[in-house]
Amino acid sequence: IRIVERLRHALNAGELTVHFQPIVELDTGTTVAVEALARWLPPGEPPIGPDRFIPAAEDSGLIIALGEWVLRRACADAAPWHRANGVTLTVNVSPRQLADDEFTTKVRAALTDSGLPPTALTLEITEGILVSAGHHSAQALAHLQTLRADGIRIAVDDFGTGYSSLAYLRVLPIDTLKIDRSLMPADEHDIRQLALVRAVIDLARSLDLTTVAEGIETAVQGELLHRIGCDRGQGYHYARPMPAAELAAFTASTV
Ligand code: G
Ligand code: G
Ligand code: MN
Ligand code: NA
Repeated sequence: IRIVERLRHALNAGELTVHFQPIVELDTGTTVAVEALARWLPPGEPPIGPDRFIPAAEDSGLIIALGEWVLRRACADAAPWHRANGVTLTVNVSPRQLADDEFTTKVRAALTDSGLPPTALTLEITEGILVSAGHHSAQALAHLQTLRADGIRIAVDDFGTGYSSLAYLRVLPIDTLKIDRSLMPADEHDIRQLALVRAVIDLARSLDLTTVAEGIETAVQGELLHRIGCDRGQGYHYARPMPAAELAAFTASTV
């Protein structure tokens, strides 16, 4: 049967879960935020990756229900971590969700029901949001502006992979740039790539945006990014995405 039908069933059957990947402050190594990442664990089968089921969910519109479920689950998990040590939560949002009239209402309900304050939530959007939302792009922008007025933060995910990136920086109400891992220099000899990330970081700083480097896999990469002024890092060098129960122990050990 089609993956979408299986996914719809999986969502109702409780086969989906949310894992969390730490985001560390490069100055201190402290975990300051966690990114929620959807996982599908069909019983008795290998996990199905989000790179397979998220596109299917987007095409079918199921992403609206799935995204709401992830948001509610992640807020509920993160609320006690936030109370314990100030860790904030970041959640991926797809263009289809932002074209939904009820998006602002759903986000507010997830916060109220979990007790997570709006300032502890970041929504990760991709640069293409205004294009992909098509004739709903005014609606998408309105949701983002309303939620930001509530205190919610907005991050641009995968920065550096899209097109017209600079135009989006002008239009979108954003707080954070997440630099795509394809821009990560291999090491200190990777001069061109290093120049490129440095330019992105300088740009972000001049716009008062927080920078997060994605895909840090080695200590050398973490040090390089820190040296060129990047605020935060995320990647296998620090931690892989992990279940909620492990994350609680991880943050307790690194704060
Ligand atoms: O977790 P992993 O690196 O395998 O994720 C692969 C892709 O799936 C990433 O681009 C990530 O942003 C996306 N993804 C993971 N969870 C969610 C989710 O809950 N909602 C949306 N829209 N995308 C997600
Ligand atoms: O598109 P987005 O940035 O949301 O995707 C996050 C994805 O990146 C997750 O699926 C996560 O598993 C993956 N990821 C996180 N850290 C690393 C890393 O250090 N290296 C690689 N190759 N992938 C990573
Ligand atoms: Mn992301
Ligand atoms: Na990314």
